Order: sequence, then structure tokens, then C-alpha cells
Amino acid sequence: QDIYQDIIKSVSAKEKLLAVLIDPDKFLVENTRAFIEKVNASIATHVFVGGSTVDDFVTDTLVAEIKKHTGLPIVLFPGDITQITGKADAILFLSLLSGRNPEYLIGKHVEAVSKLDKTELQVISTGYILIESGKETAVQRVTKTNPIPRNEVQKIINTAKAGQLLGMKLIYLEAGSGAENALSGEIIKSVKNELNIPLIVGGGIRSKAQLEQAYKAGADLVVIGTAFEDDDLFFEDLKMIN
Ligand code: 1GP
Repeated sequence: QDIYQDIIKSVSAKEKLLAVLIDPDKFLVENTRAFIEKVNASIATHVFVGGSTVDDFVTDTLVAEIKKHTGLPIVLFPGDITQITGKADAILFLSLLSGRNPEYLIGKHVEAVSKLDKTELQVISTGYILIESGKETAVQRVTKTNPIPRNEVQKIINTAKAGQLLGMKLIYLEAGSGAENALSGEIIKSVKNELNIPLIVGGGIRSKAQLEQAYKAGADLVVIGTAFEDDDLFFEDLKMIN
């Protein structure tokens, strides 16, 4: 299964994708089955696993458990190299393009190689761009970087385009997990118009209306985490229409 090519195919067919993000730090492994059954019954197309601060080995156990209950692709969205596990299908190899901390631009990547070499994970180079969303986010705190102010739209566009020119396969626009304000349609649209690689959008999306707004503005894949953690009923809104 080529997860990246499948994303490309969906984008060409104008099909929208939804990833449910599971943060191993906030999730009890014993709840996996019940949670994943809801994911399977929803319009979700991917399961992302990752977080800013996760204890060693937790991700490995959790991914193995998720895999038992779903056929959806499991993609690592790691905050650190300790979250790399060969039990997932793919990994977003994230470079934090909004920041100027070399560790998150290339340092961790060099450290990751010997781990990745021991796995068959599909490695998907991803330009990760944190946009200011109100209050400080975990990404900011952990990486000691500043997000791009949301009114600096040209800088956001140029950052995304620089990622594409560097050969990255995806751009991920991030407002931060649990962000007060999700990204505006205007920012999403401005970036999407200038890119020819798929665009991921996440952070602070809590309703079906916001999800649809992000798709309408041009997001190809939307990531939602907190809304599922906080509100089980949110899955009801996103049931598959048979
Ligand atoms: C975080 O973009 C993801 O990295 C999802 O954010 O938890 O706010 O849905 P939420």
C-alpha cells in the first residue's frame, strides 16, 4: 500500500481526507477498541498517531493495538524520534519550517535515520508550518520556536512554497493541538492556490461546519484530535452516509 500515492489519487479525484489524531500521551490503550470502532464507522480515512510529549515505547504498544482493530492506514505524526515504530504504515517526516531551531529542521532527522532503516515505514517528507492561533501551543513550547503570525499571509505562502521547492511531498498547516482558533479559510485558500502538493490542515477544528469550511478553502486532508478526545458524540456527526 502506497499511502502517499493514495493521497495524491484522492486529491486528483477531489476526494477529501480526514485523519483522526491519537495522542499516546492522552489516550488509554485499553480504550483503543471502542474508540477505533467509532473511527471505522466515521468518514475518517487515516489514523495519525503522535504528540509533543510522549513516554518511550508507549507509541509502539498503542500502534500495535490500533492495527488489530482497523484497516485504515496508520501514519506516525511524531513529536520526537522516540515515537518511531515500524508497526505503523507511514511516517510524516516533519521539518518545522515556521521555526528556526536547527534540531527540528534537520537535527532530529539525522538521528532518526538509523531507526527508520530498521523499519519498512513509508517516509513522507512534510513541511510543517505552525501559525499563531492565540495562546502558546505545545509545539511552540517543546521546539522553542515562534509560529508565523496569522496576518503575515505572504510569509506563510512563501514558507509553504519553499518547502515544496525543497522537494517536500506534503505541507501541513498547523494552528496547534487544541488551538482556540482554527486556521482561517483565507490562509488555507491562499496557501493552497500556490501549491501543487497536497495540503494538510489541523488544529482547533471542533465541528463539522469547521471541517467543511477547511475543505472548501482547499484543505486536502484535515487532522482532528482534541474534538474526538473531548466529545465522543462528535463521531456521530461524522458517521458515514451509506
Ligand atoms: C494537532 O493538528 C492537530 O497537531 C490536531 O489538532 O487536537 O486541535 O484537533 P486538534
